[in-house]
Amino acid sequence: MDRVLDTAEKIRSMEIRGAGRIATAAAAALRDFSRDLQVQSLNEFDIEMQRAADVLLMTRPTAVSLSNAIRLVMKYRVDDLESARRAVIENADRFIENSQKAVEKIGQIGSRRIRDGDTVLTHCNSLAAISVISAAHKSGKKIKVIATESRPRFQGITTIGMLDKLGIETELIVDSAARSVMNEVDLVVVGADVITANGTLVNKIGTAQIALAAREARTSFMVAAETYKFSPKTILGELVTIEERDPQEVLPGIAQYKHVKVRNPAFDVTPHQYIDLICTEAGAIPPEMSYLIIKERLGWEMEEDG
Ligand code: RI2
Repeated sequence: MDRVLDTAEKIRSMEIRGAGRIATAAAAALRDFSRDLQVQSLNEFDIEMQRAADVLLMTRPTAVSLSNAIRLVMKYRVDDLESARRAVIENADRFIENSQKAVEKIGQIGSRRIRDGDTVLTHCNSLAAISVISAAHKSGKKIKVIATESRPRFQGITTIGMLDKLGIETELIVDSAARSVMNEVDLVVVGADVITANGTLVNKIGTAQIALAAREARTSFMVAAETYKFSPKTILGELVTIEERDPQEVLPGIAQYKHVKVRNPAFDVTPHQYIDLICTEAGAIPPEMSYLIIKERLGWEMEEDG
């Protein structure tokens, strides 16, 4: 269990972060846990695996990639212990491999929307969004990126580091400068933590303001998201929980103010009307088609509710 607890702590503290990365880290932790699990019966295996899955599930409440990954890894319907172990290992390896392929494919598809000479704005640090930008750059298009800082955790600094390594011309702005630069931007590309059945996007705090600014400036707004970022339970009307993190992340000295409370929601909600396109490994779709992704790609059945 140590490895599972260690991964869970790294996800909680955001040492491992990004919706895709936490999903693959959880899959790998379950795989390794199942491999080393010393039990005598399938029943004991089921109980221990579920315990580990629950520990991982509780780490970050918003990103549906985590629960989708865990659900896929835990899908083993077999009659004996060793087959169960094998199935978990295969499921996890398949999920991790598919996740990497999906990010690449999203890059190929999404980069077609970027033209030579375009300026692209991105927010936070999304591997899927960076895959789109990097594929456009690698195909020879001359592009410029504007990256937001993404307070309070400054994931934008990770983004500019990655873009710099790729040799892409990049400008860093404070989050509140998004509207000021929007008239220079041809396309906004962001990642996703959750996409609901009606195409609503839940992503890093600040995304909704950027989408609003993009709409007002008539700038295209694209979401880059693997299909496991879509939330099956939203078909049943379930609302997405928005994670509120420690106020210390925003203002370490908050304790000195007696009447002030710092709010630190990690994500916000962008309505589907503000989104031009969601680029997935299954193709670039309008947000209104999200329901079909859930039904056809995630293979999620109503009876799995619970
Ligand atoms: P990829 C991140 O969440 C950001 O909100 C980002 O847009 C999203 O995950 C998707 O990232 P956080 O973990 O999966 O920084 O595309 O809170 O890498």
